[in-house]
Amino acid sequence: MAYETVIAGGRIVTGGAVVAADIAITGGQIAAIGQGFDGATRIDATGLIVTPGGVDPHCHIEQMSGMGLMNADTFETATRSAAMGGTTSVISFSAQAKGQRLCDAMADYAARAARGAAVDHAFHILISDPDVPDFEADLRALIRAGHRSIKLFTTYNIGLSDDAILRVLRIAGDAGALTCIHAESDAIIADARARALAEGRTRPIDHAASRPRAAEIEAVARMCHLAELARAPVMIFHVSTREAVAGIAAARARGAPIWAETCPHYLFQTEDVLDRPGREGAKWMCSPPQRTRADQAALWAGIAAGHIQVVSSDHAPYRFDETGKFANGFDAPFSAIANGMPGLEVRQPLMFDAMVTRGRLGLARFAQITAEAPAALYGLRAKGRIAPGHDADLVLWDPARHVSYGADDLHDNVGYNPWEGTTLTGWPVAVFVRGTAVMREGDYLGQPGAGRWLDRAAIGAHPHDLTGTPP
Ligand code: DUC
Ligand code: ZN
Ligand code: ZN
Repeated sequence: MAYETVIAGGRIVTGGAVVAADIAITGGQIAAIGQGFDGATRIDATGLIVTPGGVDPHCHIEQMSGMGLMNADTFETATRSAAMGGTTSVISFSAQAKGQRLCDAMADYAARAARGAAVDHAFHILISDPDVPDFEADLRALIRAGHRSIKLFTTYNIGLSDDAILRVLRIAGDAGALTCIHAESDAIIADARARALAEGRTRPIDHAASRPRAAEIEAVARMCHLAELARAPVMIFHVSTREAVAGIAAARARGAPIWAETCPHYLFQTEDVLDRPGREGAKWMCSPPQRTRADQAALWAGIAAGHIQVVSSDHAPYRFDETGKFANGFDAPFSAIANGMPGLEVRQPLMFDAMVTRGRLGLARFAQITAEAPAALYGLRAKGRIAPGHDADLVLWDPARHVSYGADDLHDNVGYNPWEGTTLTGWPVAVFVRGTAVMREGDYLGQPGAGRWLDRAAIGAHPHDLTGTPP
């Protein structure tokens, strides 16, 4: 029997193991894994490593920020950037404006993504206003329609009160959705920010002191208790501190339905990136801020132990000019500078270099935390694994290639690379979405609109329904 495509001769990650095997593809799906297949197209992967396409479950695309600022990336530019870095599925946000019905927000985001996205995609239902008419009916209808995750904040001008969070958790748990939470205490941040500004500490580095680690530690613990009370699964977004990892581990040990992610900027950067001369530090401003080397060690230990299951990008693109970071003026205080940095394209190469090339936890765990676990946790049934019946979303890596990031070499619309000067070993040389090449040897081959919306499976409320561990 001849398959449409055979990727032959590579070392592949499958079933939690690394094996030498060929991959046969037909109809955009993996048909078989083994040896001796015939294919109409044969791709030689000798000397290469083949991993599942990256699943990035936390990226802000064509979205209005809490400050009322539009992201620099459209679905077209963000998914181009994702594909170039080996990410083949993204989950971004359907962001409800205050007063807007959830279903209207979703219709708007879905239409824009359908036109622009070159990789497969889904949305978190971002709730900023739970008091709109028909809120509960709309939320349940969206979840039933396959939008199986929700995003809430405990801070920013769209933060919800604890009683509103509890109300949403009860609906989500009952309806089969995972609730993702940006957990930082609004009160602690407001106090620290006011002190910094009153003392004239307004530079990007002062952003760090304005988001004390206590803000995360307190809110993460509180959200763990609410999840436990509601018996509703919760994903704690972008964990940055040692104490929050410990809080999550303790909650999981109690049986609380808690999962957690961190991001490359917390694993590889420390607070000092914010202290560059002039306003330069604004490039790295994000919330929570980068922390310390001790926190990095705790995050890695948390990943190793399974307390943190996912590494996402938190791609939040703003240009380093008056359309983005400096929309409120070049001399604006840190509190008026947009938070976030581009990450969609760099997440996979940074993690490959750390985990595979440098050997931190190894290739199988790399595939697990960047693809398999996010696919499993977010209900992306056909994604995240190299296995028959799964979509042929694949990345071919040259493990020996060295690349140094330049000042503006990403394929998003941001105009700077926060990883400029970082040298990596191991590089994606070909990327496939459902069997179709979207990148080869640095050439982008994707098509706006070719990405599909992903209908997702119900998310169970019991921890064992969401393993996030290898089979
Ligand atoms: N923090 C967020 O919470 N969202 C987007 C970017 C950021 O830094
Ligand atoms: Zn956040
Ligand atoms: Zn975010």
